[in-house]
Amino acid sequence: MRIDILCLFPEMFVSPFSHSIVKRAEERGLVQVVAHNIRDYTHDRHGTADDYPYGGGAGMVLKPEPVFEAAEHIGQLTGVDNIPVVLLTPQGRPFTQRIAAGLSEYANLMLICGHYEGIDERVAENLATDEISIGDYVLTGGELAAMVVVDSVVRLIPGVLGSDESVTDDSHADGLLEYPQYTRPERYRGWDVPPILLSGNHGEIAAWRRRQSLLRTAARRPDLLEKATLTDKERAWISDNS
Ligand code: J9Q
Repeated sequence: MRIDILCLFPEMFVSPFSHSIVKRAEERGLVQVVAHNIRDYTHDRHGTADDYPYGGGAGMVLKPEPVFEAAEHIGQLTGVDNIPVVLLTPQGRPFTQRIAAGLSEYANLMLICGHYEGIDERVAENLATDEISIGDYVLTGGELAAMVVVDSVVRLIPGVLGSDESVTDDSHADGLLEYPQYTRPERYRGWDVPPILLSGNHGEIAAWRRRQSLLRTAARRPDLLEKATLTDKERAWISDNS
């Protein structure tokens, strides 16, 4: 997969992508991530990427021309069209594991990071195929949101994860929160690892973990519980225990 990122601060991607799983995926030839500077596609000598909002108001708006021209230039470089062009914006649909899985199926992906107070709506209307938000909080720009999307998509590409980092056991993979994990020492500052985990009884351990997942999902993320696939018995059990 090739991922092209259009942004105003491409340097922001250097360190994260040279330490994470993305680095390993690139080394294995499974993915190529290229961050482009939208400012390189401006025409005036000051490299003006933003301008005042029509209708007035505070802040600046990212101009459409350099964004369209960057996307078109990169599209020609990669020789592909009909690829997902994702605009990272607080107005987008909430990002989920399902969306990440969908994006991981493509050979190419383009991400557009807005900055300033916003981006000209014609980018959303006529260039982006999708608008995504990573959550309801204010960021300085779309770069951090793009990093989140890249990380979650890249780790779903076949061959990126090692065999002991399987995808299916992760939180959210089955719609429930993960059960609590422990490692050595068995007792730390008087706090003991749940004895069941030391019992060697794999059936009991699996059942305990399942119950823990159900209980903490009910307590912390009841919204997830509604969509998760549970047996009638499990739903009744949760009602009895919370
Ligand atoms: C571009 N806050 O926030 C949440 N997901 C994306 C964003 C975002 C932001 C500012 C600029 C994206």
